[in-house]
Amino acid sequence: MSSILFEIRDQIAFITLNRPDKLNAFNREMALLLQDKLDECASLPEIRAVYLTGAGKGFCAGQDLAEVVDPSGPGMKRILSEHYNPIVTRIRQLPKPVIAAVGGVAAGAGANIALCCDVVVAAQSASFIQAFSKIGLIPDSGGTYFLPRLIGWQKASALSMLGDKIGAAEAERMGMIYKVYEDGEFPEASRALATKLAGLPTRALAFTKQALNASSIHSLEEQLLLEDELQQQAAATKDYSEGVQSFLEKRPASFKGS
Ligand code: LHQ
Repeated sequence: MSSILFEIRDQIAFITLNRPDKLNAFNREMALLLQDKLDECASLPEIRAVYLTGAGKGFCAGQDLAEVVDPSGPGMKRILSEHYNPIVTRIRQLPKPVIAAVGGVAAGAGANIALCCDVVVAAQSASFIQAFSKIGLIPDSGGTYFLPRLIGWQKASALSMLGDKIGAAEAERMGMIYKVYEDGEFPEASRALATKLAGLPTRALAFTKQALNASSIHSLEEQLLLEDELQQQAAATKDYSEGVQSFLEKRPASFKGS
């Protein structure tokens, strides 16, 4: 069985981290395969949203710790540069929405890969752990970047140092994630959200993502200029014409992603 399951249905790419007996902890094979699949999502125009989830009871327990002590493993020097950094970069640069559907525990790099996605939803029983300090490491996979931006400096600092387990409801309350669903509702509700994202004007969502990515390094003036530039590009899409036309004709819009 592959460590990554990949299926395209209804314009959505379903990517499942699939090492359930290890709570989908990342080994090198899984990290490289995930990169390949994210590349496929970028290159196939029929894909208009990506749904990233984990098989079994966990989302992802971060790095497979057995691999880091394996003398034939990739070694500490390559894990970030070849595994996690390219995954986070691909997710942020993918010109399509990526939804992380966190159905169980998300720890270490697993938590931070979820948190770098565009929309993060979780089942009530899911949890998030910055597990790094427990093993003498620092938050990676963008944790020190995204966490303070999501929940503020103080909470990010405390969670990073203490490694506390945060339940999904609390994660939602503190702004770490978008929404929590009851466990029974979670699979259907999270897939419905992916369906909704896939039906939106994909190029406008890509420009939105590009603007949000840039906002953390830009001055207000620079950001206003970028919004202006991207808005011109959005206004040149067929989906923009359809959006305006459908409003005037009082009918639902039918966006094609072009
Ligand atoms: C695991 C793992 C795991 C292997 C559960 N590895 N087997 C970057 C740079 C370089 C090096 C290191 O890493 C990084 C990035 C990182 O991600 S660092 C953080 C690495 N992750 C962790 O430290 C989390 C370790 N796991 C846990 O603390 C617990 O498993 C959590 C709290 C996630 C879940 O606890 P439980 O629900 O009680 O499950 P469990 O501990 O019983 O785990 C179930 C199985 O999964 C178990 O295997 P077994 O054969 O005994 O049933 C675990 O050994 C295995 N597993 N995480 N990361």
